Amino acid sequence: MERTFSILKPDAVAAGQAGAILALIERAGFRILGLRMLRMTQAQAEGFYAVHRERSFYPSLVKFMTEGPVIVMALEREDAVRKLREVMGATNPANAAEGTVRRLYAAGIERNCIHGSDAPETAAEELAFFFSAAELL
Ligand code: FUP
Repeated sequence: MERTFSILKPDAVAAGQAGAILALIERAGFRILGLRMLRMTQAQAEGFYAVHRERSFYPSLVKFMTEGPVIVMALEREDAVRKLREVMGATNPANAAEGTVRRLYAAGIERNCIHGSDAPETAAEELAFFFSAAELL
């Protein structure tokens, strides 16, 4: 079993797509270990996306991620990191495969509905950013 971290972003939550996206995730065999709705602070969004801080899209991305509530999730399944990224689809919905979350629901490369960790090591860091170990037992 492997764990991964996911965020249903402000666009998806505001559009009332959270339930439909969660259904896709559960149908793909994930177990929800933890789930919480929160509004990211400026500092949280800047810290979470610190790896992108030199990129031109960073200020806009931070603004988007703080514009409304998000749902953070801890998910478990075999090969969870890779499998969730399959369910999400490509970063740019124009390149996302049929039936993926981003192809079905995302408006563009920034407002792309969902985050998923890109590697098991990143997943561990991102899970710890939002969940205590005790919450995920
Ligand atoms: P992903 O892992 O698919 O979420 O994509 P990245 O880690 O490459 O990018 C993280 C987030 O930055 C994306 F979800 C959206 C945003 N982004 C942009 O807004 N513009 C870009 O050109 C690339 C990424």
